[in-house]
Amino acid sequence: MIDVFLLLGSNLGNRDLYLLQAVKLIEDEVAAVVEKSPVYETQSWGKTNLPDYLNQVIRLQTALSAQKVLERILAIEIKMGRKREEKWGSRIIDIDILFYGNQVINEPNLIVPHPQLHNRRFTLEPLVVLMPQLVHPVLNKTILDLKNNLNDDLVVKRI
Ligand code: PH2
Ligand code: MG
Ligand code: MG
Repeated sequence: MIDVFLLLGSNLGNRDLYLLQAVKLIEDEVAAVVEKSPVYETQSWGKTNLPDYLNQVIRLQTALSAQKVLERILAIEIKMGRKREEKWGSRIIDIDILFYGNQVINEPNLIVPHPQLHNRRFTLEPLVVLMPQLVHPVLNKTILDLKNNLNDDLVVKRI
């Protein structure tokens, strides 16, 4: 079984409900959710004038390939009603693969570890609660080190 970390995000509508629905659908259609971080309210990164997000990191254990996990989480986004829109635009739900075990994946439709995770407080704060000593297999630094060296001053608060 492989440990997979997913980031959930929502900044439109009933954000809490969308996170709960996403976790439920992931349980039903992807794999057992073995751990969940607290939920954080976070300022929008990239396009800073958009509404605040709720973000959460979850850990799954699965025998599915990374491509299968991706296929299923994209299907869940669509099932929940997400419309494909502009880069970094608002969305009711976003589900991203952060880590797939310690594997490094560079495929046209999938890059793992997530290429921006080390630059984003909204990702590292929930992740550090679950796995401070996890080593990023490309940067060779722990999540705790990455968090302590962040250059991201956007507000991230546990709710
Ligand atoms: N996702 C993005 C862009 N910006 N900002 C926050 N706070 N949380 C997100 O999940 C997020 C973002 C692209 O997916
Ligand atoms: Mg994303
Ligand atoms: Mg995404």
